[in-house]
Amino acid sequence: MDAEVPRKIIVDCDPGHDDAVALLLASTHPGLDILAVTTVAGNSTIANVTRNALGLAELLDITAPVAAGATRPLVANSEDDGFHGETGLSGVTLPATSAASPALDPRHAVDLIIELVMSHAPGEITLVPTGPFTNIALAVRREPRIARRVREVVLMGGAADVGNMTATAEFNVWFDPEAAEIVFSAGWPVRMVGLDVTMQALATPAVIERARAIGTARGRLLTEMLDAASPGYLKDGFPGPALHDVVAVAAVVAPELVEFEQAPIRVELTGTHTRGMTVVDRRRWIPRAVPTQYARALDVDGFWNLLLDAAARP
Ligand code: PIR
Ligand code: CA
Repeated sequence: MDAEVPRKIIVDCDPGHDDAVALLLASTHPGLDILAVTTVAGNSTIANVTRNALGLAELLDITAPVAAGATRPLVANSEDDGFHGETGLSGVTLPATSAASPALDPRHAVDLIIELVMSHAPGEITLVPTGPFTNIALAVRREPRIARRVREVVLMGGAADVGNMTATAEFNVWFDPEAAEIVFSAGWPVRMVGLDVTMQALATPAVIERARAIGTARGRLLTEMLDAASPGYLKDGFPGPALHDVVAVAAVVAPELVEFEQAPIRVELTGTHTRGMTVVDRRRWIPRAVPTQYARALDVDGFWNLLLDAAARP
């Protein structure tokens, strides 16, 4: 990655422990330039995730605007699964709001996304959604020209194989399936970083000890997130927590770490047992001339090195 021309990104998120780590990498890596952090209801209410985003912006010295977006899905009546606790970031202490704390941008997230994309050159901005896709869907419906103007959408969501909310549905897609379908079929390039790769990077005790030994403010934030996210995953029999969302950021800044394959991707909206499933057409003999790709392999060691290096920055 050419460190001299950082990639301009908008992180649309619902923090969430792993969203917080995504913001950590995005704000720290010299190859990325955050233009905005926008929030969407998902892991917790819009009030909670927005408060979390503002606290994280303060902790991470993010000076880009933070704007609040959709309060609920387009059509579905989904509710969060309580996985991230009462505040959306349970087990983590964010700085108390002070006069110096970053203020919430008065614009709606959808307006801010459109404004930024339309005021930058075509191909300049990459969208990195790490929550339900409500804001992104609303933005491309409200201003269809952004579909030709963004460089690409690199999203965390979906799964070609098993889901985490149901047998086939991943949370971000499951929460607002209609929005996800709009995003996958908008015609812009989409790289889907789904559970197929994010569940490959489970933080083992060895990784967590490396994080604990770092000793910087960012290292402490990462360790807090890992510790807070661990019990849920251990209870389900996994060797450690996944940090799904940061893998999407890694795919933007270190594309060599993630192997993608072009494939048509649609969202199941009416299935009896499969609503919210990403249907990834992996038939190799079907024409591949589509703008969608899904991640199928991850360089796990390279990924942890990237993240732990970023956390070690002063
Ligand atoms: C993670 C998430 C939701 C539910 C569970 N059980 C775990 C959130 C993460 O923030 C990530 O964006 C995505 N949804 C993973 O499914
Ligand atoms: Ca998320």
